[in-house]
Amino acid sequence: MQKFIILTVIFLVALAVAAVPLRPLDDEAGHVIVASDSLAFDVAEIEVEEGREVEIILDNTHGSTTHTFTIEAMPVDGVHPESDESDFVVHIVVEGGEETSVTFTPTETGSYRYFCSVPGHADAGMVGTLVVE
Ligand SMILES: [Cu+2]
Repeated sequence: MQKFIILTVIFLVALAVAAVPLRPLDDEAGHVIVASDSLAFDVAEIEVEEGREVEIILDNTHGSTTHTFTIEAMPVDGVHPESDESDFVVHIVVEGGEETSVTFTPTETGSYRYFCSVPGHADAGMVGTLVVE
């Protein structure tokens, strides 16, 4: 009987964990980009849908260097947080050991370059393409 109760509790805990995703890793609208101290993003291309809000999570939890996720020009609505750099429509900064995110809705199909705006980082390879379909 005790074994049955323990198994039931384990089953219910597993159900609860499965029902509450920590972040939308596998959801089409959520994309995780890992930045590394070797000046690289782990993702070179992200596909998103025109008119659908997207969340970009910039993961620098294993790094010690500051990075950014930046898009210079792209037709977009509702950028949160808003870019604090007038030259960029999307711009978030993540310190080493941290993770941050931005949400926005692309409003026109096309391919748009994203990059790290820390001097030298884009030239070293911290670039990618956001494809809006
Ligand atoms: Cu960088």
